[in-house]
Amino acid sequence: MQLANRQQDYYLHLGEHPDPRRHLIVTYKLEVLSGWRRAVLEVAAETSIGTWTQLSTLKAPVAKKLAAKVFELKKTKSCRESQRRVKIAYPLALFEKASLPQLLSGLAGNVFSLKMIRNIRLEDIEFPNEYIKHFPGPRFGSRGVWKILGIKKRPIIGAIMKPKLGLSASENARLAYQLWKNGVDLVKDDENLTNLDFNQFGYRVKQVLYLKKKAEQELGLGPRFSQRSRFYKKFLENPNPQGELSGRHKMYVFNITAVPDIMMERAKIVKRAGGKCVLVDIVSVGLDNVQMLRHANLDLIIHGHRAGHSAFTRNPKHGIAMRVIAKLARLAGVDQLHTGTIVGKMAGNREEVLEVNKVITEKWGHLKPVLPIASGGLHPALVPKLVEKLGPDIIINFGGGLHGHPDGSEAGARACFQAVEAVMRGGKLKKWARTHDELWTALKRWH
Ligand code: CAP
Ligand code: MG
Repeated sequence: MQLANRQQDYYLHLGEHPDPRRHLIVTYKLEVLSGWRRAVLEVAAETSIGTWTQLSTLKAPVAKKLAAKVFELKKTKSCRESQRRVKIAYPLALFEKASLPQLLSGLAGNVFSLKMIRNIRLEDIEFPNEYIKHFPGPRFGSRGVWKILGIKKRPIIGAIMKPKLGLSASENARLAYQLWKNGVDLVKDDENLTNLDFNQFGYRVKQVLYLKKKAEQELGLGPRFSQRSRFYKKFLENPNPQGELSGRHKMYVFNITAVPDIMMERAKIVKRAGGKCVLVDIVSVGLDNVQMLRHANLDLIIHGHRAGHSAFTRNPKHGIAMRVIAKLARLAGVDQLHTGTIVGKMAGNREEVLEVNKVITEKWGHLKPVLPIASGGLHPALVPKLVEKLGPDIIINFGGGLHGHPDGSEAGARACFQAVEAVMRGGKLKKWARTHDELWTALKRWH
């Protein structure tokens, strides 16, 4: 079961410098059961044009043009004892334009099953402009989202519906209304809240958007309302408690995760009802369906939830790095993406989270930057550390750390707002809490 010598010539190019404008440069980390040379040849063959043996159907000119080229095989600082880093250049011609499924079938396909490889991790893909130019990327990107919400110079305060499942559509809408009124900018469905008997999608959309408008009007936000409006008097009696830190709009993120035709139908329901943002579980629905949603040009912000990503990303020796998933999500067109917190309940170390935030926000051809979402086990006491580590240009999502407030969700929302306010005004949380009761209680509960 060996590739013949002649075929090795196609794949092995150690020490060469392939042109990054004409190739995708892929980094894998490998652990093998026997010989490195054979293993990297198998990887290059299996991920590009070949298989385990010499082929009479593979003609030399084609092989020379299309074979993946292994140009580096090294033990680097980041490698464990038994690991090597391999870099392989893939000619552009191997890839269909704007097809993430085809890309994954090649670079993250059979190679994970090869017996001779103990572990293999797809660490990175560097794409030439020639490849990325076929993807529209995010419709709004981070700047678009900030602009729509009208928030300046502070993190966006997000709240997740909790319990994940169990609220009816009208309970859900009422809770969202209370959260908006108490400082939350963006309220979102949880990853498994879709269309359920006790909380039906269409009904939820209607109820939520009705109460969103009401909350905005009562807070004096959104389109200007007439002084004769029944909200005006209420507004004068009780001006927006979020003061100058208030955004201009509130947002609800509807989870449209479903089989593709139903997912698209739900996106259109949101659009027709005047919603602005939809959530998709990008791992569950697949990046191809994110692409489909983006191509439909519905003018909706796409919120990428990554539930399930750890099945690929968590084992540092095997699978696919989150950095790669994040790049692909940006190509597919998400506007905002869950990327980790460092300080919260989910796995993900500092280096990894910062790296992922970098790849989604840095300049990358024509693709707009994606807004990072920090989520998972967050509560007011963690806000200073979180902002120190990730910076203020993020969405901070609070779930349990808001609804678990001893005085309920409204108080929880105020505590989250107060924590962000304290950090943005450069104050110490504990000092701020002396004059902000909800924050005080939250800090007593979680520290
Ligand atoms: C957080 C959350 C989010 C995760 C996603 C949850 O709730 O709603 O889905 O944070 O993780 O269901 O766990 P809590 P990530 O705030 O109550 O923890 O952003 O790492 O993909
Ligand atoms: Mg969740």
